[in-house]
Amino acid sequence: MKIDVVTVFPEYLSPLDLSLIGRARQRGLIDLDVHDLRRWTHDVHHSVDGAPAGGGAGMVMKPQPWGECLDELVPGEDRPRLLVTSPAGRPFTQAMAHELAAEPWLLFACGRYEGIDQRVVDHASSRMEVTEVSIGDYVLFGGEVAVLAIVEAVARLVPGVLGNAASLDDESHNAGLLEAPAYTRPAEWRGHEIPPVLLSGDHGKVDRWRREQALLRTARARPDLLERLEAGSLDKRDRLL
Ligand code: 6GU
Repeated sequence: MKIDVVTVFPEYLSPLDLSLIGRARQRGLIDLDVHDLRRWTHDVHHSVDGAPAGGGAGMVMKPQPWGECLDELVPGEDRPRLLVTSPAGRPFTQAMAHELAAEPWLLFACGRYEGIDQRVVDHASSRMEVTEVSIGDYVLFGGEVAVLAIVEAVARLVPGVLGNAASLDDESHNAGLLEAPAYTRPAEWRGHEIPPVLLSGDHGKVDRWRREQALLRTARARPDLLERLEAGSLDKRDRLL
């Protein structure tokens, strides 16, 4: 998978050199390039922003550097999926992570200030699939941290990136429920015990317990997820709750 990230703060993306993402890049599974938007400015101050049309606070990113950047990074027939970060975007979810993991090429445009001139998105939409994306209902200074989160969520779904593909199976959000709590030895620590069922060796009982814990946790922390579960995904023993 090819990933390009365009930002005015390339150093902000340096964590992508580390850990599992860094290893996936070294192994050639992910070909990631970070570009400085200021490369496509022509004035001495390398300015990328201007006052908002219509007035108001903050600054808006100018269309010109973005336009020339996209022209240069997308010169031919091959088109990336363009992801424009914005608190006004579509909410990023595990389902979208799966969708993006199936794309051959992702291009992230990091919005800063009060966002990017909307004509950049409107123009790019005639040449490629564009998605404005948000990572949650709060406001960040810019999209760089959002891109770190999205790239990490997507990269671990790319075949070969994760050592143990089984851990992708029953993790949080896959079945629409949060994961059950996890424990490791010692069996007792500071007066707290590992729930005995987990040490019983009875895999049926362990699965049942995990299912109940997942339902309880979801009911407490994310009741909105329980409401969205399809009727068929609760079995009759789940009604105990
Ligand atoms: Cl993608 N960008 C900004 N600036 N703030 C956000 C966000 C993105 N997602 C949540 N808050």
